[in-house]
Amino acid sequence: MTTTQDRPAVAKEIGQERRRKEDQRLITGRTRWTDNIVLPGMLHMAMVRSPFAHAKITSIDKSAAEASPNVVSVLTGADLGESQGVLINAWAITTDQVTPTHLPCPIDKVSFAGEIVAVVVARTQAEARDAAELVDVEYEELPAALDLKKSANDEVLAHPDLGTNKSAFWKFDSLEAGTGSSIDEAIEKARTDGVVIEREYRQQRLIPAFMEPRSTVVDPTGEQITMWSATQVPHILRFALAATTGVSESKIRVIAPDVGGGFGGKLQTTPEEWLTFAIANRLGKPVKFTETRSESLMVAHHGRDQWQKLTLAADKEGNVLGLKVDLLADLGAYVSLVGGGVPVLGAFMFNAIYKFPAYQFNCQTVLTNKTWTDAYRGAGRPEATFGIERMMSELAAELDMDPLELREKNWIKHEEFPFTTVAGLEYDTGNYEAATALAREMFGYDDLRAEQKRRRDAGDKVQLGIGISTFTEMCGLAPSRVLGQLNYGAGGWEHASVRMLATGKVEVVTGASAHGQGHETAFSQIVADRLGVAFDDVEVLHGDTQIAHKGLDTYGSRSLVVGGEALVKAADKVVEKAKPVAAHLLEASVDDIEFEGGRFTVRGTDQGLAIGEIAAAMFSAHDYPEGMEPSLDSEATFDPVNFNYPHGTHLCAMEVDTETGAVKMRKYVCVDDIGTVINPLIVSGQIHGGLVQGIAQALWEEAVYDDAGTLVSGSFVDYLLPTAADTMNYEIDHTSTPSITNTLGTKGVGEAGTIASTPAVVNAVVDAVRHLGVNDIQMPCTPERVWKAVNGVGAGGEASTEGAAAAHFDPATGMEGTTDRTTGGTQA
Ligand code: MCN
Repeated sequence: MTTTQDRPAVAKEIGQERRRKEDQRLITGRTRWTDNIVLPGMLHMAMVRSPFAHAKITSIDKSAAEASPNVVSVLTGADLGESQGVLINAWAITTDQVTPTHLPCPIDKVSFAGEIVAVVVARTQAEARDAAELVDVEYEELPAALDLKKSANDEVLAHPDLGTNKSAFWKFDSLEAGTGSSIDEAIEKARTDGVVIEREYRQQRLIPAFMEPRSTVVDPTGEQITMWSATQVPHILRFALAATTGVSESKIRVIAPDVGGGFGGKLQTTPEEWLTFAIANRLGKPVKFTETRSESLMVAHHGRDQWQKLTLAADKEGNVLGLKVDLLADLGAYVSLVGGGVPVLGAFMFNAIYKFPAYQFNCQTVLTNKTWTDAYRGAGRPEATFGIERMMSELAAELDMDPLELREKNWIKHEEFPFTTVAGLEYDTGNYEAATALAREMFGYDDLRAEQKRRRDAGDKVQLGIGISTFTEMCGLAPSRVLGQLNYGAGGWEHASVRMLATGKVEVVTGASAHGQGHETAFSQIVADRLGVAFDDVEVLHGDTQIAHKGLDTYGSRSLVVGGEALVKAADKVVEKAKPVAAHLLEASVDDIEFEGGRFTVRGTDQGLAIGEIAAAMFSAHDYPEGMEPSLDSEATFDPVNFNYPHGTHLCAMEVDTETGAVKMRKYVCVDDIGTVINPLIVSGQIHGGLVQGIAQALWEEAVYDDAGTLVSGSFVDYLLPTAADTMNYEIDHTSTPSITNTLGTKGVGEAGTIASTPAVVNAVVDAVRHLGVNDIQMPCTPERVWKAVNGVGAGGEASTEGAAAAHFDPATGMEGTTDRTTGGTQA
């Protein structure tokens, strides 16, 4: 794997399989998680939560709880009043978005099961939790909006005062945007002389299920108010606290200590954080809140939860003419921090790696009486990738073409980059041919197809299916200018500083906030190469707004491509500052100074000084060029000009028992192109972890509510998070077309595995039983659903019970209608 990007002449660290610096302390427990923090006089909070999805609070009797041992205070929404602040939505996707007011602790009405109705503060956590049981709340139950399609239809209102559940309608049309032609004409043309495939897919609700439950400590006793929180976004959290409580940002310090995973689930500003902040300030004492695992599953935001109606038009040769996407997205009870924007991120990805001419995306976001939804690994892009990759396989089946060949016919060829897509993005680099060729070879594609045929011909009980996903994604979540055009509330830049210490060691500060991604290691490798210092001499600091003053945190696979590049720029400034000092000390002209491998030398001589020696000289400041300040320290803020576009080819072989519906993964191969790889070990970990999460959506995980709006998959007994025993050794490799949006040539990897794998697995399961008349199985593909599909009971999911996916919706009106199936497409 080679790259052609601007790299330091001696790249010793980039590309090395360095073990992660942070692992020793993480895996031995010698670290500080938020819940380990103990402060003198600290009090503990427990939440009283609504058992009802939608109800009026008619009375709250706090007396028994207040009389309970060591209880300091019991507070309701009415007691807290305005002091509790309000939670913000940072991404109103339309100017007329309907956004319910979100109080951390509502006063007279609850809008989802698990919503906080009172807070108990006691001297210990156990006493707070015991007393919370004694708070007597009377409710008057209201009808709850639970079903997404019915809620889109306003059958039951989640917030009756708003008069509608429809939050925002967001549309993209290639004809109107000037990026392509008319979707209606494309569909019309295909109806008369081609094929039109129509499908409805359910993106089930998922729970991020990070390892460390959320926890917050607030200490209001110092000069500043300090909040420790298990969050992905300390900077955004500080800004939102300041903006909604009126306390100046400079008076608030937010620290994200080591954080045990987030997967998007900690990209949130939460009622629990707001209440800890308000109550600590009210009582003038440090206060801690740590959620239980059950609370975490029930109320930490959920992900996905969409209905997709897709219409794909193609000619008879398999050239795709256009795609129409009608989407309903369940927001839950409130519009969360960026939840409304999650489906909008998908809007740019439904066209994936293909170059069809017409595209339309219609999305209705809908309020319901369920836990709010927001980013979950991939956020909008897995949903889109699932939709298009399932449709491409359906089209191949309809035309009796090999699904890889069909994809190749439609994808952007490597010589066509940079390529402006029908969704208006400019893909900078990529080579789908190379990734696919390698994956195909590693997978043994032809042999597995031959085996599949043998099994089909023999009518084997266990059939073999091959699933494909040739995905791309936009990651980095910048440029700021584009985010502004999408009405996103913040920018997308990242900040870094590089400080040369007097001893020659290097202190690096990044605005990214790792919570499992290994930034301390990878960023040390980048800086070590850039400055020519030892890997162990670089220390990376992050996750504390007092240390990293500026930053936009970690999500959207942005930390390396945006934050890493900010580091490169700051490190390069250090070198530029050190050059005249070296010239001065070596009594040479600046023009004659060369820098390589950490040494400044006078061209053509062996005279030189190490960068550490120059740092020491600048620390003593006895002798340095006139007019300069005695410091090499530098900082940089980087705002890229484009997103970056990792891609890959994922191939999956699944065995399906046609008698029991049981599925078993036989082989999984993926070849990802993420440009320059900084640390292959970290990247493997990211891809393996990402794959498991995507495969889990395909096969196991689903947040299920009962008819009353209670989460019934509220523990790991019911929410089937895979364990190591459920996984296998995925075979991974890389090709590399370096990105040209950053000097290192990197593309993000944190979400790639999750985005790519779900459709690869479902395509494989469907492919195994397609000859039995199956063209869809709703996720997760449980044995029951597979069995039902094989036995002709539809897709085995919700749609089938409503009439084999025939009922559909029009996001523009939220009305259900009847699918026009007068096309060449296969029937559900
Ligand atoms: N990397 C690399 N070479 C590349 C790309 C990345 O060496 N070409 C390294 C990076 O230096 C970094 C890691 O891989 O150490 C991930 O980088 P990146 O793709 O920039 O993603 P972020 O660091 O921004 O992390 C966010 C991403 C997201 S959006 C989710 S969700 C997710 C994920 O990372 N959540 C995670 N990975 C996770 N991993 C863990 N352990 N826990 C989570 O909660």
